[in-house]
Amino acid sequence: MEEQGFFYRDTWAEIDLDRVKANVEGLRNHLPAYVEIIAVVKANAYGHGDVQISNTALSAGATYLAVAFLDEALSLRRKGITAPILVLGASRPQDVRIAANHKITLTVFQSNWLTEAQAVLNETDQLKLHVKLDTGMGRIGIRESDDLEALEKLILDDNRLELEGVFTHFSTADELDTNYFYQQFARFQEMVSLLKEKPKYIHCSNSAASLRFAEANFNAVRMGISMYGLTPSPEIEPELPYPLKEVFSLHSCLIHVKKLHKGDKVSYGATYEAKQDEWIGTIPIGYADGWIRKLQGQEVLIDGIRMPIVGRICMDQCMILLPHEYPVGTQVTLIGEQVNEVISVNEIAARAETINYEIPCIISNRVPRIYKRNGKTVDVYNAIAD
Ligand code: PMH
Repeated sequence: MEEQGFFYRDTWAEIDLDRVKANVEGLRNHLPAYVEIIAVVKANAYGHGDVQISNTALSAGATYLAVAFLDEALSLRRKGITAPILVLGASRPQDVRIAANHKITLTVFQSNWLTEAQAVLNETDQLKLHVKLDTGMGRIGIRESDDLEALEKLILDDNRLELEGVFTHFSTADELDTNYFYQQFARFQEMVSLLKEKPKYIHCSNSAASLRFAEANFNAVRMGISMYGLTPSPEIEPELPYPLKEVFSLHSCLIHVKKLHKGDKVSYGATYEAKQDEWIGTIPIGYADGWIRKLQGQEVLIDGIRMPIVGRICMDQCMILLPHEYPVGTQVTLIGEQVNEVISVNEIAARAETINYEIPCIISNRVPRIYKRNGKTVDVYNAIAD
């Protein structure tokens, strides 16, 4: 019989909820009490699992959640999350009733969007809005003072709408050169000062800004990457005011172990050739799991010992060079700690020539997530069994 919440392949990601809690509490203690924490749980909580991360963040002191799209907010509501949720990205004006009915806060940055939305809303609908200002990110947001004044008037004149927040997003808060950051910050202050009524929430800081620039706290910050225990950029690692604890780890098991002789080949293209008698182990994880081909040559851990991936990474499997024979079933750690050795998300990001944000996001939902608290499994999520 198949069991729900179970999986039948020896590859999984572990999500340490105690570390999420510690990271949120770390920021909570770092900030003045009046500054609220908006936990950014878009993209399935950066690949960690939206509902588990949301619940943990809320119990550790976050008061608001943020996602990129309305669908993500609805998914959280379906899973029983009742906390306020802000959709940071654009929603379609024809969908505003769905947001209103589920008490989901939307982002607005165009007057004509709002006019279309007003035509869709019923008389009794109530919709909370945060106005997005583009102070230099060049993505979405109001850039001109006149447009802001017109938009504010439209909102204030409609009693179905509540202007609950105003925000912007920094493009360089994680860089050592703070010039552009301060330009954006000044523009934000200038635009906010034009508002006739100050909304309840004024927020602009992402993780990097919340860790580095107290003056940009206003009364809420949006915590993403640091909640997952990852530093926003390697440059600011030395500036961290408290240690971050990495939440995500990735594991597999040897499914086949064999001895190759000098000249024997491994994987597609037959590009790897044994130089002598060698032990090669196969693990059931590949590029369809987000363990991309660029990670060829990356090391993994067995018993705290590093050993390299050899030959090309396949869709569902890859091979590692073992120092000696190991039994089938031996655990292999691709990201995380084993004995006294660590393979960090940053190490994988560097090898893949990308940023740490991207790594847990691209570990696909074919990889089950196991949730741990106090070292014990408290939940398992296997998306492909749904
Ligand atoms: N607010 C907005 C509007 C964002 O887009 C993000 C992250 C955050 C807050 C959280 O930032 P942090 O994870 O650095 O704390 N957005 C993205 C993005 O669009 N690409 O990478 C990160």
